[in-house]
Amino acid sequence: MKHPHDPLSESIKQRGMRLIVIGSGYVGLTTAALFADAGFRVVAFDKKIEITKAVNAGVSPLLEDGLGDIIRRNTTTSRLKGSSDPDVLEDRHDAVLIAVQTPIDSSGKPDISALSGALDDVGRNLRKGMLVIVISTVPVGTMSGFVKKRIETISHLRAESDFRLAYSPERMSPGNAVRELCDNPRIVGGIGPRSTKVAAEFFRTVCTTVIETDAKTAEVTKLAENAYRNTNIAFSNQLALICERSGVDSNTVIKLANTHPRVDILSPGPGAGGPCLRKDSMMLARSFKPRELNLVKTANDVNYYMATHVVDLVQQALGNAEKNPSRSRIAVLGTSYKRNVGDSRESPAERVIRRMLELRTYITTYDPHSRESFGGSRRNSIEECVKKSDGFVLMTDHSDFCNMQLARIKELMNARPFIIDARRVINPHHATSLGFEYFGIGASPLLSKLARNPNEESVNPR
Ligand code: SAJ
Repeated sequence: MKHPHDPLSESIKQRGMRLIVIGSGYVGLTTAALFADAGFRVVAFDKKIEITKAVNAGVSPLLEDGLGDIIRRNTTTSRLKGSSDPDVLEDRHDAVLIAVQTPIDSSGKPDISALSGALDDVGRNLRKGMLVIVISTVPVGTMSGFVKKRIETISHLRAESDFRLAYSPERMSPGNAVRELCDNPRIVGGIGPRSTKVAAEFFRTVCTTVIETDAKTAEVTKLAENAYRNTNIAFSNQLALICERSGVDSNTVIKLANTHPRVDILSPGPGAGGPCLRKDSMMLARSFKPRELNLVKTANDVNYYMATHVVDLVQQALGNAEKNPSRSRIAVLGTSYKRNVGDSRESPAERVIRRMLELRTYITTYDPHSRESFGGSRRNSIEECVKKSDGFVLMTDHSDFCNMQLARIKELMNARPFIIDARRVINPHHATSLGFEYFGIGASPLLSKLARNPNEESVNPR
């Protein structure tokens, strides 16, 4: 059926639309900045005043490549404004984008209170002809159920006929948000075809490729992407544990297996951290029964277990050196959840540090991108962190940790030092030749003892 022309289409083309983005974290703020850069007038709303203050000063409050420049040029032209004043929600806007957090509690139950609050604000200020887009990750069925009902009840307007309502999940990796928001194909699923069409036109002003679908398909797709990655990492982690027991190196195995044109195994590590992989997997897993066959949930359990395995390796290393955890000092390098970002949410380092503190081990931490120490004693450099320690655990593969001066580090440490390389960035042969005892996730216990070229690069497959 052909629909009458949507006036929103014209206002998108002419860049006449005024937008408000509710929730200015790395997703919301990057989105706000890029739409301002595309020519729209945009308000980036966030309760956290330090975020909106920074935006209005033309500065990025986040470590995102290129974001600072975009914020600066668009605040100068007043196309982008930050605001923490709830009254701004009552101003006349033509489109509202919701990018608030939707975390899960310890039982895996989604907490949609921030989303719910945002919907109430939207509902109270909604006018006919507006476009509402949810970006936050939501459980399957939320758009056609909770979101639609809530806005309709408060506004007394009907989704699809009176206003347009769509779901468009983000797919960008923290640190690369600007580039990935523009270049990664964008999925847009409306509550009906008119909503899909206009929301897709809107995203085409910023994104190179926009793919249209319906809201529920977009919801499942978003969760599937992160659950797939999480499951792949879990497989890699399980393989690493098998290899450790079998006396072979999982990195070699993965490298070889990945030469098969239809195999692509990710890298093992201390677990899958961050605010997305575990959470989204849990959201998806909750939609599945019988529970005991739940592959997605099991993947989470395997990844979660890896932190326990790291602590087991530390204890084994201490035992080999005839040292007691409660009288030892361990340095933890890296507290953020992944390479070269400052975000430490759900970081595997937290579980490792808390467990070691329970064993009354003295823990020092250093992270060039994060101030988080999870109860350990924070230091300002690798050298300060490892000084007088019995061993160090490399938890995050930051670039700064990939070319460490191991000989100098060894001099600063106690006798019989060890390395637990949870990211496989250190060359085991080099480490052993310097007198370290080396343990790596997925590394055969014999690996460090085999006679090989000490100048050989680290064998991390990625
Ligand atoms: N990790 C491994 N081995 C690997 C790759 C990653 O152990 O081979 C670990 C990382 O160190 C980290 C965790 O997994 O602890 C997650 O890191 P990540 O880079 O896989 O993902 P996130 O959580 O930063 O971002 C993901 C991305 N999703 C996918 O790649 C499918 C991103 O594109 C999404 O936008 C984001 O989730 C989100 O917000 O949903």
